[in-house]
Amino acid sequence: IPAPTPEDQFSFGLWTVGYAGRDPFGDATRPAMDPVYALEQLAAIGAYGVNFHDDDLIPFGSDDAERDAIIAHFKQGLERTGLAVTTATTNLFTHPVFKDGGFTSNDRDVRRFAIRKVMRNLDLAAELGAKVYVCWGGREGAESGASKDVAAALSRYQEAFNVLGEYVVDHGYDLRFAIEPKPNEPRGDILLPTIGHALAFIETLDRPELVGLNPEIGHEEMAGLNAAAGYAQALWHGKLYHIDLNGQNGPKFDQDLRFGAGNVRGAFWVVDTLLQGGYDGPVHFDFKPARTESDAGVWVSAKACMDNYLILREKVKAFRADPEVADALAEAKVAELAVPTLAEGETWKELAAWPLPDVEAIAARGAGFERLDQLALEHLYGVR
Ligand code: 3MF
Ligand code: MG
Ligand code: MG
Ligand code: MG
Repeated sequence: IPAPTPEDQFSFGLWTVGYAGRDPFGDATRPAMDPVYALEQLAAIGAYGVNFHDDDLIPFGSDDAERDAIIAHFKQGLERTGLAVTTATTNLFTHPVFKDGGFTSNDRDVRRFAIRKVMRNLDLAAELGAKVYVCWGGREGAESGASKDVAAALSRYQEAFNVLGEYVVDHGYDLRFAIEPKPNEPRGDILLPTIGHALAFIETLDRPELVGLNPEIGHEEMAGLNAAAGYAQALWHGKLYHIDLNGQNGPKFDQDLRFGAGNVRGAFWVVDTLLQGGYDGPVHFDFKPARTESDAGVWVSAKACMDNYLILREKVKAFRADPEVADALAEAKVAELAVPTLAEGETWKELAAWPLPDVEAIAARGAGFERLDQLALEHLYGVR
């Protein structure tokens, strides 16, 4: 397995390696992790960057003096380890005040407080050099029909992004927002549940160019969707601003397995899509080290996220370089899909006059997709 390099831009959230193992049914199985210890360990395993929710670093309710001291200590850790802050985000889901959401809470004071909380952390994000500000709407949703006016909630969601966009522009910050869709958990239903919902929403904003996506593999798969296809569409729209890689086994709770565990075949195609689509941002892992593990296991699983990415990247490259794959791709006419359906200058009129091909002969021809897919599987299984 190749060693991670800074060019790989592997990054981890403080909340990932720092996950203490608390779940809805059980207490923490590991002690709270000091953020500076996390930086040191991340640097030791070869990570490039780190990111955090405001409250991961600065406990909710800290006063200004405590906040300043924590930030100063964290900055020293960044300097010592050389880790970059790639991204930042806001916790609008843990404190009970956000039980009905942040930007879309029915309670107007909560919405105002939520936007204020984001503004404050945007200052820190810009100061630490983050380029992307992730927004996961964890509590923006509902469990029941009458409790949430979805149209009004979307208007308030839109308002929040418009205000925050203005904030970033007025301050001259080099920051873009990345919405992270998720279908459910912790709410029964979450607004902007998939990549497609979020893409449509972004186009309604005052500054759509400031807002893109941070799709998480597990979240797409929780909705039964193909994550690679979602990443491909986000790239096609020029909206893949950031990524959350992890592992998931189909539509169940948000497993946040280490990247490469869970749906392995899906992971292979996600890596292929990122390489083919020229994604050049941070390769961020949003996973939760299993609560069965001690501190040692945390770092084993964190390193495994990077190792699995690098392993899959080698396999994807070998697949793409394989002459037999080139032949199978040609047989499957994959490149032909890039040819526009109408020729240059042609209109529906020329198409209407076009002599029909032998439809039955075309229908009788096999597509050759199974051979192509089996070649991919053989690369993945390590027999080619
Ligand atoms: C929850 C998530 C979040 C987001 C995070 C970044 C706690 O399922 O995936 O992790 O990724 O809030 O914005
Ligand atoms: Mg998640
Ligand atoms: Mg997840
Ligand atoms: Mg995530």
